[in-house]
Amino acid sequence: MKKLFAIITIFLVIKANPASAQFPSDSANQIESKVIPYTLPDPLMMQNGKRVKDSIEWMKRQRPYLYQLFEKNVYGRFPRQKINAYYQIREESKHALNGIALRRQVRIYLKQSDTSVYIDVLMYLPVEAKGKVPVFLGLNFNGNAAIQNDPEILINSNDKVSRGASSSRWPVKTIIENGFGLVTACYNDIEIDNKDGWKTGVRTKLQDDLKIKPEEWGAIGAWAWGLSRIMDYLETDKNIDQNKVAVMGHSRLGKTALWAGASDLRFSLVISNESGEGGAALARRWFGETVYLINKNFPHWFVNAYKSYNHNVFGLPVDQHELLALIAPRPLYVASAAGDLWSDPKGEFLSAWHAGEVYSLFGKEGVGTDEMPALDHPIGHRINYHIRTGKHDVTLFDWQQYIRFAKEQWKL
Ligand code: GTR
Repeated sequence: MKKLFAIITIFLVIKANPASAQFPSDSANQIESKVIPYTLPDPLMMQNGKRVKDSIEWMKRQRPYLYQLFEKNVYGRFPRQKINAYYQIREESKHALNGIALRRQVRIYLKQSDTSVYIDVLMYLPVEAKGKVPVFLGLNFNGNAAIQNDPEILINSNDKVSRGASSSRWPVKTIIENGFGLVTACYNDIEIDNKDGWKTGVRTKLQDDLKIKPEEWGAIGAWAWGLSRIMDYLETDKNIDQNKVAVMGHSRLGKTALWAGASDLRFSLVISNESGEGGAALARRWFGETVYLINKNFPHWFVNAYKSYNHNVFGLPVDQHELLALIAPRPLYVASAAGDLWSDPKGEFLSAWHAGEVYSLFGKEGVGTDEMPALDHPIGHRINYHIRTGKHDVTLFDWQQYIRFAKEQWKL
């Protein structure tokens, strides 16, 4: 009986995806002509077989439905339980970066009874600003001290101490000169990025407070949840315009920024820098990293259910254009690099293009065309996209686009 059921199920899956033989998920195809035809799930198709008719129906019915599909199948449950966080200003100076910036360093304690659970936040704000400032918020990989060669940046035990080593990815001066602030913290404070990281990170230490078991979510979920806790702090900071917080991330932290943006509507602009598989890139497009490869190499990033699609990507009830659609109608920037085929630039672009259908429910145009733009030529409306020359990285060019886009969208 069970067997018969399995056979019927397989038959139905194949029937639902007529064009698709599953692709060889253990290899990362990099030849465009080899991409196997695929059919994407329609973000506007509701469970009852009717299509979403307007933005109200989207927000009330379809968006929550798709969101929980991502929770269940990809990132795990996003805990909504309130915690009693408290904040300690550890350092502040109005003379940072040769006098152009106010630097503030805040420790967010996440648990009353355990002072080892915290996120160290570093912020630089334009010192001359009149009133509250818009900010970019992004997690960093190597510790706050790595983002800028500034001897006053405090170091904690999670940091790999190499002052200024990642400064090319964080052009703080340019950000400040354009009237924005930068807020950052190291993702290791939330959970260390390896398969055992959950044992010492928030997924274990806060499991009772958050009422969630460690295996109910993944590291990306935990990092995204951490971004929301930084947002909680920003809402209390008198210098921050809480309606203008752009969440930004690169690569695995780009995936994280997208999930944070989908999970927390307070992020009013979302930026994915080369987020690739499990981020902006379409899973069904066999190009670059695959669901199987990402789960094999990073088993701790996603929820276990995601692994059941390792060799059955066409069976995933969602695809990543629907994650981007969860950001609608907020401004979204998706960026790729030509030298980063592993992230599948075209898959990232097409995903942004398809998300546009949901933006149009709100009367907003997305990227505006289904043709990929030329190198280093940003395009789009409410969704912007570029593919720049160069490798997998964050560059000044990327930041210049994010700054321009935020200014346009926020009318600054
Ligand atoms: C790669 C991984 C990508 C991307 C990248 C990164 O090894 O396969 O999905 O996340 O790491 O975060 O730098």
